[in-house]
Amino acid sequence: MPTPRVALTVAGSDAAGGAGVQADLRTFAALGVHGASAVAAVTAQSTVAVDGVHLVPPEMVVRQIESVAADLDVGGVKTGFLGRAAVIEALAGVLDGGRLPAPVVDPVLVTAAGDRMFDDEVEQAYVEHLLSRARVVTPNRVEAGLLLGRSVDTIEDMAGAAVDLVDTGPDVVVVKGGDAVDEGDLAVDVVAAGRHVERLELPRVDTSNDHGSGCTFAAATAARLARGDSPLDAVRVAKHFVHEALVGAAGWRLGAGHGPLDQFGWGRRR
Ligand code: PXL
Repeated sequence: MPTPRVALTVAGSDAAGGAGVQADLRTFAALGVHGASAVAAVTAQSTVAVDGVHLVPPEMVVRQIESVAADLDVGGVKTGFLGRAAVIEALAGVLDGGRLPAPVVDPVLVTAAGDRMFDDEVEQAYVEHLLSRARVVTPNRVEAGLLLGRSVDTIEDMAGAAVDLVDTGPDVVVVKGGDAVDEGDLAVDVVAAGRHVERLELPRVDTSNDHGSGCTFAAATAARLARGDSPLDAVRVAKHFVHEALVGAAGWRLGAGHGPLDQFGWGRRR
């Protein structure tokens, strides 16, 4: 077997294994990429609720990244739950060191219910320090609105937001509609790549096992970048990957709340 490419996730740990680092590492493995991880937060959570969050000190987040980057040839980076401005600023410093590729930034800013998780300082840190250093940014509608300071509700709003965010520096921005945008039976995301705008749309999967779908999308994008895809191809593959992972886990009964996705559903069906 050839040596796999390497992807690194900088994200939070989900004790119940649905989202965050655990979802990212499964996604990397399913896409044939060796996964490394720098943990930025430890969460105590179930499929039902988040019961506690411990933020890892910024120096230790950086140390994890530097240990990995000094030794492994990292081809793709994904950031998820970072949780505080100091971590975001420190990460920007590491990226400027030039040993890591520009990351896929999933700006984790709101809960599944759409409520803000952090204060203005964290949102501002993304805008000031991370967007311009990102290769791909993957906000949902609400997060795109927080980054731009306006509400993003319709498909047209999503397209405008994607274009405005791509102007801040990334190659590609995907504004994810999730299940909140009413497009009938389709789950619609809007992508901007420079001036090019396109929709990613696949049938909506009727399931409550959707915890970690945003993490999985960004991690799949980073894995495909590590394997040499262009950013636009990477997000197109990631959309299919998440769809397959939702289909695979739709009938699972893991926990009483929002269960995980089946990241290995992809491999099993092709
Ligand atoms: O999906 C956002 C997210 C990211 N990272 C961690 C999480 C969650 C949502 O619960 O727990 C660790």
